[in-house]
Amino acid sequence: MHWQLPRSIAGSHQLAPLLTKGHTVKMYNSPSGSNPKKVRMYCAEKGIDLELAHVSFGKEEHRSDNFKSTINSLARLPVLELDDGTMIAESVAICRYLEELHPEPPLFGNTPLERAQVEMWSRRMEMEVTVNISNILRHTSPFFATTVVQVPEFADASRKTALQRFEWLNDELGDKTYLLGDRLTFADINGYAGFVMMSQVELEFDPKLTNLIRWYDNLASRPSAEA
Ligand SMILES: N[C@@H](CCC(=O)N[C@@H](CS)C(=O)NCC(=O)O)C(=O)O
Repeated sequence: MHWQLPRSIAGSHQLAPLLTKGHTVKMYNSPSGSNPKKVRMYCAEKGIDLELAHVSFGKEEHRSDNFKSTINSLARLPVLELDDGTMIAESVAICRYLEELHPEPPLFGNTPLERAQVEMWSRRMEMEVTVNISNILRHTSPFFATTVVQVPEFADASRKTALQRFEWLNDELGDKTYLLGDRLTFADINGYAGFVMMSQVELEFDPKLTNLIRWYDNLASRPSAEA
């Protein structure tokens, strides 16, 4: 079942439950990149229809003056556009907004404790684990040469840190199916999407990290991972 933002709710910014069908949410998107994927996967899990407006990284459309002045001054994707033209950038902010409007099934936790645990793991995955993958890319790829002050030594250090964090995460996961136990949350999606850039930086999981590989393969097998 798919749900859409009702025009009146989107337009007035009320945080009312999203309960009308047949209305699509527009997102500026690229098929590559972990952050757009994060939102696509989240929406697939929630049954939220996304209208994807393609922005070409290859043509650097996101760096155009028009994009920066009308969509996201930071020249990044994804960006959600509401019916009244309001733009919401930052993948986590987008998912949180959609969660408020479309609470079922809950992916940000049901209770104060669960919500804190989702936040804890979401931040750990993004800021302790997968940030290292994006830092390798950002500090080595010619694509970022004009926008990042590239420090190759930092890329090397990030590679080492990434491998350490993979071991840490493997131990933390133990025999759990998901980060919080037996139920998928946004923290899993946030982490999984961050790992999709690994092949671009020639990083692989050490085969001995069986808990991490089991967790990753399980997420990769969900239909939402194709989004
Ligand atoms: N914190 C932002 C990061 C957005 C981001 O870095 N997006 C990447 C794609 S994964 C991007 O647009 N990169 C283009 C560039 O840096 O030129 C979020 O969570 O949405």
